[in-house]
Amino acid sequence: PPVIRREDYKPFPWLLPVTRLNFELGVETTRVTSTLSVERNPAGDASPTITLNGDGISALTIRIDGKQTSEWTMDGGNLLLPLPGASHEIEIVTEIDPSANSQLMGLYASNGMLCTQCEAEGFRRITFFPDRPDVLSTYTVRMTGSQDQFPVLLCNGNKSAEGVGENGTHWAEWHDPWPKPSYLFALVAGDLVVNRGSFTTMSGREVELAIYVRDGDLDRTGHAMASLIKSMKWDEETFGREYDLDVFNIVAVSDFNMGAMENKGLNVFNTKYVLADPDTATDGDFDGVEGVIAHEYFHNWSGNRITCRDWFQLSLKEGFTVLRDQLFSQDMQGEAVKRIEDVRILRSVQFPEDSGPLAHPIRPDSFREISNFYTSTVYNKGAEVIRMMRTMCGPEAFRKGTDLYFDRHDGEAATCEDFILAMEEGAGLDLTQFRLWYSQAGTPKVDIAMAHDGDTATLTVKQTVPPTADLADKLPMPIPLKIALFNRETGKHEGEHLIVLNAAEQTFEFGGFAQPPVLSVNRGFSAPISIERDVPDEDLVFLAAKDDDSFARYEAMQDLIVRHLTAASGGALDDSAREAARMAIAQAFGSILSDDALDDSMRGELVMLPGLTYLAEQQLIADPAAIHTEREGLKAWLGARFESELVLIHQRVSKLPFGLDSASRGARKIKTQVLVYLAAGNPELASKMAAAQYNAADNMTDRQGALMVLTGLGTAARTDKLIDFHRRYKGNELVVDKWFALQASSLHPHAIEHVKALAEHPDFTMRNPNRVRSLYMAFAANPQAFHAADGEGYKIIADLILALDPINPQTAARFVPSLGRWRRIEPARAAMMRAELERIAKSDSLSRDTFEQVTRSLG
Ligand code: HT7
Ligand code: ZN
Repeated sequence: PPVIRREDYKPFPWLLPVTRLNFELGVETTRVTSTLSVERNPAGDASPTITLNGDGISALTIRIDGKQTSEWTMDGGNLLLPLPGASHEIEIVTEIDPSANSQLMGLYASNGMLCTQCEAEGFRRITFFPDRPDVLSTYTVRMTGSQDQFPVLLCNGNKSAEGVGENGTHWAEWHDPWPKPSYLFALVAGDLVVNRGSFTTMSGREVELAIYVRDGDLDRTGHAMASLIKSMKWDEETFGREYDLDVFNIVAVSDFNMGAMENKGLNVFNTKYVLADPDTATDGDFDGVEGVIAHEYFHNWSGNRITCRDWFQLSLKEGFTVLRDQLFSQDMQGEAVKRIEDVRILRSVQFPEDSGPLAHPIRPDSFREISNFYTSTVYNKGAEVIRMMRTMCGPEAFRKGTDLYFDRHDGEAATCEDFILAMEEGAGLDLTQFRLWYSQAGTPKVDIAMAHDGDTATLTVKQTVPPTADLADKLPMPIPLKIALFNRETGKHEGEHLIVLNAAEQTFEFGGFAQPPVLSVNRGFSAPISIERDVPDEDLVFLAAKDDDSFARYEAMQDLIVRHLTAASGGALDDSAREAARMAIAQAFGSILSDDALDDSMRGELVMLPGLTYLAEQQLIADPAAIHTEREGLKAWLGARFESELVLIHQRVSKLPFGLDSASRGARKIKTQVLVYLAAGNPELASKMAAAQYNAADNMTDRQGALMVLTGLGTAARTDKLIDFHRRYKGNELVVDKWFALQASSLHPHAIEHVKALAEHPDFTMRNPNRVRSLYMAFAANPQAFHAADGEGYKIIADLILALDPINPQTAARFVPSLGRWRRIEPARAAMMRAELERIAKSDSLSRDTFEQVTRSLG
């Protein structure tokens, strides 16, 4: 497959002001007639042909200006038509089989309904079209189909007409007044029920809201509807963005490659991000629904009204929209915990990506398959980069910058550079050097040393941006660091400072400190970097107990533990050094458990151990087994040492009745954290308490938490409760996904055998991405099972990739990165991981998606 490069961008030589589509719908055969009005683009070259993208389709008939023609050729899947004049009308008829579409791109069938997924390049699987984001067109779509099979017919925009046809058919016509690229096209036809709501916009327009789901799911749509209304209000208040159609429709689909899709006026969602009630969804699931509903809704402006010129600009819409959804969720749920959760995702997914063979800048320079670039780097690091702009200029100036961006580029296909320019002008920032964040991959490392002399504290700060496969030598980047200097006697500081690093090495002086202060740095995680600092454990214990910045407090606790586990798993500690380090951690841990001023949600975050991927990331070459053993050892030691305190907390919070308020949610979070520690320290006691928590549970958070702990233990209650859980939720796909995931991610020593058996379970299917992910993503993220010393875990994932690739290449390719980290793993395991990648590479029928990821991982 060819490499596509950002620098090769050329405007499309034709404009398509109007597109008409006619769908004669059937699950096995759908006939599509497209009528395209085309005009020469003055900004494009004067090519005598038009190239229309196609993928796996063929034209039944083609007419130009009403006359049937056979003067066309194919170039791979693309259709080349000679067009002599300045404007023409092209009519093309194609036929497709949605039931055979297992890739879930284009038009496909899911449980008898028809739906589409067009981003990034799915529209070309429906009809021939310039399937690129910079070709905007106004769509009018007519759908005809069986009234019984497809009572609901939905498309983008507003419904303009409908009627009844012959032989039990009916039809509907939809018109979307907003010009859009083909990736935002959507169509849904099926037998669905609906939850209706409404919203009055800031200028007083009534918008009809509707969430369509399968019969039986309606009573789990209330949270999604409430989240949508909150998102619409918040975007008006925070970014001045008003909705622009008379209807906003959401459809939930159980077969979906990603989380959701922001098609204009017709968002299509994975059921996982729509359906929630306390009996079947955890607090985390509720937050996921709220966040994804907001994300897709916010795309209406950051993505739809202003779209991307080409796919290299993906972060323009995704990074910005992730930041917008993060700020929204911070406002809904509280800033402190949300920030910690977002940073945890960044560090466990994006940091490893940035230091591995698949590292790429947030604005990549080349790709073979764009689906492989819907990455944590483009999304999450992209959001962090824009967040840094906001930190440097402040929220008011940031709003001026975004206002200018929205005003200036409304209706356009824009670039990241357009966004940067609007920020410079609107927010008053000089982003000359900052642009490097868009072109340099790799997580910057910042080294901080503090010296104290007289009454002055001097910080010496050095930064390096590590080499990545695409670029060896990097330039220093602007790094905004929020810091505070604590007086160790009073436990207070005199205010926060924002320093912006912009050179490889700099010093900063702060006066007025008779004693060396305690440094709190990267407060609020003001920059997506990793920090090395040589501070004594006692300073970290101090900050873990006293820092008034919640993130920095969490970070001090994490640092304390990371430092210890990194040293211990690297074999650097004898017994007495291990004991000393554990005692420092215990001091901080104890102060967190007993701090009455802390809410339980924050307490739950502060006591959470860093994950294995993040720990492995701290070492050049990691031994997953050694890290796992040390991590479990520390957990058991803390669990045993604090057993009585933990039991008391569990008893206290168990008295709180169920609610969706933050105290009640915090109670549930700490409750399961307590069980996690006790399971390591006193498994029998934990098993009893977890079984009791499971039995008493009146909500999924408590029930799943208890079952998670039991699944890792070898007690009788494990089997008992797993059987009960499956029986209780039989037929509920999303909860059965949890049942698979819990077993695949469990600490149980026989997790590998369990996964093999689950792959044969009648509920398992390779055709449903949620089910595949629930078994195999959970397994690939289970350090001890995936990294089993005999390489069996690697073989399972390689076998999966080979089996899934012909069915659903996009989902298959997403498993490659787990094997791709071989260079950072100890030699014996690294050789086995590499061998599995080579085995995959030998297949001569790999998809473009998997081929690209495997070759980059081996390269
Ligand atoms: N913009 C959406 C991306 C997406 C997608 C991409 C490739 C293949 C399938 C897909 N489904 C959705 C999701 C979003 O970021 O909002
Ligand atoms: Zn998005």
